[in-house]
Amino acid sequence: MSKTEAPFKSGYASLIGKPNVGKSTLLNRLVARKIAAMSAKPQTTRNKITGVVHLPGGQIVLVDTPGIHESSTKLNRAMVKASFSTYKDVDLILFLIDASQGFSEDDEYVLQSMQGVTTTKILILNKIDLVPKLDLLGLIDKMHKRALFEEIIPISALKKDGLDLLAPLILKYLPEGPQYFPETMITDCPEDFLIAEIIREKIINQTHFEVPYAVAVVVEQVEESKSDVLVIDATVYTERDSQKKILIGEKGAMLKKVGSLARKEIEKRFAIKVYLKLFVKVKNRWRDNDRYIKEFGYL
Ligand SMILES: Nc1nc2c(ncn2[C@@H]2O[C@H](COP(=O)(O)OP(=O)(O)OP(=O)(O)O)[C@@H](O)[C@H]2O)c(=O)[nH]1
Ligand SMILES: [Mg+2]
Repeated sequence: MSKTEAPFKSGYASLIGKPNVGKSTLLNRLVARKIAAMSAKPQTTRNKITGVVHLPGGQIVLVDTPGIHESSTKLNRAMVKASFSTYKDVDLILFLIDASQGFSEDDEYVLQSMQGVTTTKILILNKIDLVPKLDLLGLIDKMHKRALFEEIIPISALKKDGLDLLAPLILKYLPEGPQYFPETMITDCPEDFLIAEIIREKIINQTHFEVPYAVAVVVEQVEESKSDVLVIDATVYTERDSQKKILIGEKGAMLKKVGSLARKEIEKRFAIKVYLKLFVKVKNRWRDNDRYIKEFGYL
């Protein structure tokens, strides 16, 4: 008698949560490649970002989303809208919280936004490396009582704790389906976008106060030269002249540092030598201007 093979499973799972809970870190960990920008500052992710996890019996298409928060600028509203837009399009919602903060008011706000959404939900308690065991058990118990989630999974994305169990568990909740992406493909984000995000991540991590939030990066041109060097022109937009000065730094030191960090990562990501040219421009209050929000790729 021939053994029947288990059917191939595949589907979309979105990473949802308030800002800074580790959604992008988890995406990068599960895909085992760096795709999404990560930082210790909230509101890092601004777009939906796809990451494909290839498993022996199936394929998980993860969708990283911007952290959901009560939004102030038009940009923030567009970001949150992008997260909401996944609710009904995906097969599974992975609801992330920062276990070291318990289930906070901001998490409740995210949960409220899902009212009436019948998509299956799994609760992921991230950052358990920061939580004493007893507190964690208490949190799991409290969340079980809410009876809103199909599963509750404690992990540490940063320390890669619990991830071996998480991937097959996600697959369990996905339907039978086709291989959406070839095995060589880990994202469908365009190259320009990935490059812009690497540059923006370096800026977020090197600057402070309002600067990380006021920055947008647009890759203007990517060209491979005859000598196998990728020549990249990118513009960094800020909202004010004072922010532009900070970004350029004393004798150009900040721009040089950001450029050098970004160049090294782009070289690693695309396995090619890179010549990166950064320009800084000011677009007054672009975060409240529909035209610029669209132009910079957030609408
Ligand atoms: N200690 C600890 N830190 C973590 C863990 N996972 C993520 N972090 C940190 O949490 C911070 C936020 O991580 P991100 O992955 O950027 O969070 P995010 O949810 O994508 O944030 P937004 O894009 O702003 O919504 C970073 O400093 C990460 O290193 C974890 O398991 N343990
Ligand atoms: Mg993120």
